Amino acid sequence: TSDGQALVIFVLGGPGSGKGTQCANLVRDYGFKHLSAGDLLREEQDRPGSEFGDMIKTYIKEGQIVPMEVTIQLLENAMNASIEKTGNRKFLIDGFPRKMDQAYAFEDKVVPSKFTLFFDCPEKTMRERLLNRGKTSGRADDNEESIVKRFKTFVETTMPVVEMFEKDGRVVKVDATAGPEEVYKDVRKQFSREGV
Ligand code: UP5
Ligand code: MG
Repeated sequence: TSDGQALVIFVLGGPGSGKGTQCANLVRDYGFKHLSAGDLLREEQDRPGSEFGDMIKTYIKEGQIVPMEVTIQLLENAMNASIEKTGNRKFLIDGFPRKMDQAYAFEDKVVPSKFTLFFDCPEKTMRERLLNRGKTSGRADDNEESIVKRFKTFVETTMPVVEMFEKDGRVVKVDATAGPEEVYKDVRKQFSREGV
């Protein structure tokens, strides 16, 4: 595929750890194209005529991981569109891979990641942020019931992916407990250490 020479950085962390917030900073300062797997799934869910709409809706509300074929296809389409339109091949892939099979399939069939930026944050902090955002976000999963399910999936299904990448020394960990500016300072420091 045309995305063979792309630079990909995965961005992982629990629900509400600040992935989207920090990606916006990195887009501004480093010229990355930001692709949030969750945003792409929500767009696909709302696309008239999508055959996956109802399925995606159920998975997101239940905090479950949508079958990887759907998500990987959406990501590949978005990567190719970006490359064709702007020539930009630097990608932050946010909220993905969150299951082992996705990690293997993407790195095998699309492109291996340079590293994973991992936001480490206590559940209590993430819960407060999500409930607060839920007052205005309109997101179907920003409620107590869905949040509990999202945390469970994160611990059981996504942390093993982070641990696997950690074993081959490809995780850059940032403490995401402090305010957004302080977290971003640490992100910048780590990026320069990685030579990005
Ligand atoms: N905020 C951010 N940083 C802050 C800070 N440092 N201090 C104080 N407040 C901070 O931030 C969340 C909220 O916290 C915001 O109000 C922000 O202002 C504030 P945000 O940057 O949005 O955090 P983020 O980590 O992006 O949280 P998000 O809710 O997007 O994380 P999720 O991982 O839960 O959501 P995502 O969209 O990635 O996935 C949703 C669902 O899609 C999944 O549960 C799953 O069902 C499905 N999905 C798949 O099936 N497959 C995939 O590959 C990906 C997703
Ligand atoms: Mg997000």
